[in-house]
Amino acid sequence: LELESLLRRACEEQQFVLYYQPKIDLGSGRIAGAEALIRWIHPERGMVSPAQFIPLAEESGLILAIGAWVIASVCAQQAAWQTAGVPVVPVALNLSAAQFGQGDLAAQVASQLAAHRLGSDLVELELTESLVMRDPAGAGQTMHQLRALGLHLSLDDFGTGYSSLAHLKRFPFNSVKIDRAFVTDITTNPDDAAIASAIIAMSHNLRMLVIAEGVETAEQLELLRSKGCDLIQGYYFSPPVSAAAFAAMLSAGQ
Ligand code: G
Ligand code: G
Ligand code: NA
Ligand code: MN
Repeated sequence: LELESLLRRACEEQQFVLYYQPKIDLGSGRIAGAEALIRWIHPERGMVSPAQFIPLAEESGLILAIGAWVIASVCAQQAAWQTAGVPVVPVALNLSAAQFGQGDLAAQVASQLAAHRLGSDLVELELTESLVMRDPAGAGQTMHQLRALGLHLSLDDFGTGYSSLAHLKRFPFNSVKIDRAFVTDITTNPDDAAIASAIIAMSHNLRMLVIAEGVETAEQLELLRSKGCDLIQGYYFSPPVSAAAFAAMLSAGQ
């Protein structure tokens, strides 16, 4: 309960910042996008991990205010970078089930894009399978509204749940993120390598791009490349970094 009141105050006092982790295109070797990851900077406690406070935010309902802040902040940051001449790439943000339950998510995103005069191709959305499966009909409808706005949708943490890709094909995803649980031991565990191969092959057959998460070594990268993986994200290229550091990476890669 103490943490919840601290979190409530964090929302009021804007104690959140976004970090950005690059996604690398294995074809060009260049930064092709980023994932925005929230950080809570408490004045005395310092940085609090989202793994700690996102579950609490979801239980308490504060995730709606936090989620709205994330959507507005990504749009504002992309617009500011564009104005400053930074060679921007699409930035993906993470969504929670409650944001889908609200019913006005697409209108909320559309209004933030319009407020910042931002093209819908510069914002992507990451959704987990469990989010979609909580209310498949409702989620599917919202996803179609978001796609109609021009946003790309990514299936996050794939392989950790119970659905098959064939089943998830009913939903309009543009890309699939292989969970890092299958990447960590991919060079030593043939089962993980087989799972990654199968996800890549089936995703491509379903016309979706594949991103591997949690890539930490050159050996993992080369194995994923040999299997046709499209993009990688992970400490091998970069951890999540501050907005200023990410803008510097984009400008340096111009
Ligand atoms: O950045 P880190 O690896 O510590 O993130 C831990 C977890 O918090 C991940 O599962 C990530 O998806 C989640 N997370 C990070 N930022 C956000 C956010 O803005 N919204 C939601 N809903 N989850 C987030
Ligand atoms: O659930 P989600 O996939 O959104 O979580 C992303 C989380 O993974 C972030 O908290 C991020 O800090 C973390 N992460 C990103 N790259 C790596 C990596 O290469 N290795 C590990 N162990 N964690 C990573
Ligand atoms: Na994510
Ligand atoms: Mn993920």
